[in-house]
Amino acid sequence: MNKIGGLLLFSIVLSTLTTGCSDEAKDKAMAEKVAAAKTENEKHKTISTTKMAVHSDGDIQHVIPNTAAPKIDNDEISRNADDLPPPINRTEAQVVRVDLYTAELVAQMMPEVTYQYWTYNGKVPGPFIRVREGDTVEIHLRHGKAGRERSEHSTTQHAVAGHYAHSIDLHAVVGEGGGAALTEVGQDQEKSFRFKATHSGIYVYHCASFHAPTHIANGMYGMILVEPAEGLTKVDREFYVMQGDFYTQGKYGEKGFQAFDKDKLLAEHPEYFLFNGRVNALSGERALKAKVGEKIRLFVGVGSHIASNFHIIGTVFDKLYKDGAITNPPLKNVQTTTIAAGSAVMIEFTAEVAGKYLLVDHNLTRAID
Ligand SMILES: [Cu+2]
Repeated sequence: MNKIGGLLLFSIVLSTLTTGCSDEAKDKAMAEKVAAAKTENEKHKTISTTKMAVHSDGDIQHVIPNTAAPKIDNDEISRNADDLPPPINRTEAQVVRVDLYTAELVAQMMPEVTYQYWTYNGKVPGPFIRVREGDTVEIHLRHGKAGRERSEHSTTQHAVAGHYAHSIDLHAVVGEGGGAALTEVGQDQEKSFRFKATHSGIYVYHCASFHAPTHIANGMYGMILVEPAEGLTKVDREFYVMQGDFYTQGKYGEKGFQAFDKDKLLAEHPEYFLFNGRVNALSGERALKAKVGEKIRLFVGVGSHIASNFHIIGTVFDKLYKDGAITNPPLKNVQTTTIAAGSAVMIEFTAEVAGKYLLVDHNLTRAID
């Protein structure tokens, strides 16, 4: 390859995972209530739109198209990889307010395949939160977007759907549940709490409300960067990428609305490994772009449940800060890194040769098939 000036395209082929820490005992009563309602709901379980619902009505048997598939709420579920705040250049600690809301949104996972995502602020992953070591962080979490039309869904319907409550557990928090108990919000509620960012690093956050693994599998995760007090070294580009595993009733690529499949979640058998929430979310127009010679920094995390073997085809990581430990000396010249579920890494490299480079999970069937 020639070393020439030009645009480098980093396409993300794969999208990929999290661990939930839930206060299950506390939620047991609600869970039982929901289970009863669920039994009723099972009778009306949504099926794939590619199938037909067959109803027996006395002696007349008729086939009706399934019209229960929800409409698309959001044209783009995926957060752009360059959607993150700029580096911090202040030298004093301050109070940083972060406003989050939860939203359950039907969106395309790939063309002709839709899914109901559960999100922070309407995208997967949730917003990239950036603070400085020593800052006091004030997290506000609202169940439902402020000012939206009041949901036509009742609290019971939310409960049956499994999201009677949402919350946030930030791995940067030192304290019980990472903030989960303090932020557990029912429909249209808002709560807030403060914590001091004492440990610099790159961390995952996620929903921890019952059933936490389901909330996470549906897309409720993001990252928080606590910059060291002295800041990070200067780079030319920064990008934000999270891998997640998704569990649909239909097989990979099966058209129509795909309901969440809890059995597949429990069996650790996802149909989709995705970067930033949908198939090809970070390719084409949305590819990560940089110029030859520029220093690039990637924050890569695993939001949901299955660890990643992160690799960029055609690149060596000049520096790798494993396991979110950004103040430790980095590993140098690394080809592939594992990223645990509920963890993140910081990668730095220079794009030396123009071309197109694919970000993949090097368990390659996840990327190719
Ligand atoms: Cu949730």
